[in-house]
Amino acid sequence: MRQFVLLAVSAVLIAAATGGQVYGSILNPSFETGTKSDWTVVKTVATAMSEVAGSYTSTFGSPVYTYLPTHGNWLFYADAGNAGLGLSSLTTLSQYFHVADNSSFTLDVFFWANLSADLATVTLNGSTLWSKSATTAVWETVASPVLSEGYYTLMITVSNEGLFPSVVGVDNVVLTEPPPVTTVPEPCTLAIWSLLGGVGVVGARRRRKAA
Ligand SMILES: [Ca+2]
Ligand SMILES: [Ca+2]
Repeated sequence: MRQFVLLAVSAVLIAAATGGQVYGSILNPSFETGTKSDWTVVKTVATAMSEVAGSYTSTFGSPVYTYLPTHGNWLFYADAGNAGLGLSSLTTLSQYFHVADNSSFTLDVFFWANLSADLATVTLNGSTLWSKSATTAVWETVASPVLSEGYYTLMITVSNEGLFPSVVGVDNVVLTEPPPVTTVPEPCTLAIWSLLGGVGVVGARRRRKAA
């Protein structure tokens, strides 16, 4: 009970210090739950891959590419499946989150192109941060712009044209938020105001003596 009260008080204090919002809201950012929890996967082809795994190794052609997690033990990878000859398909991974003013984030992505020039993208509220239509031999790091306070949708997409689907990989989303702003006056500000107050008192005394 006592612990609960302490936790509740701490939560109130944190909420007060951050203006009522508790930030840091990109969940399962490195897939270290070993699952896709907190992310939304949408596929136009039900049999398309979307997995959290310890690695991804390309399955066709030469050279063979193997991608390991850039953080922890797990990564996410997906393809868009095969919608049929001449048809296109799409798989998306997304998360809706809230950030404080002046936040930013980075994430690591790879693209393995299976024969044809399919496409992978990273978008934020629909704006493209990264896109790739050829294999990345190694992971690439994508950085967001500096964000104002608000709600955002981070989306990673992979689309397939034709029979052979390509694969996108995601790991290590890192959100950087500024420390909460406090309204306690700084010691030097207090000192200056004390000094000014003191000068005012001395000045008033001198004026009284002169009168
Ligand atoms: Ca990871
Ligand atoms: Ca293709």
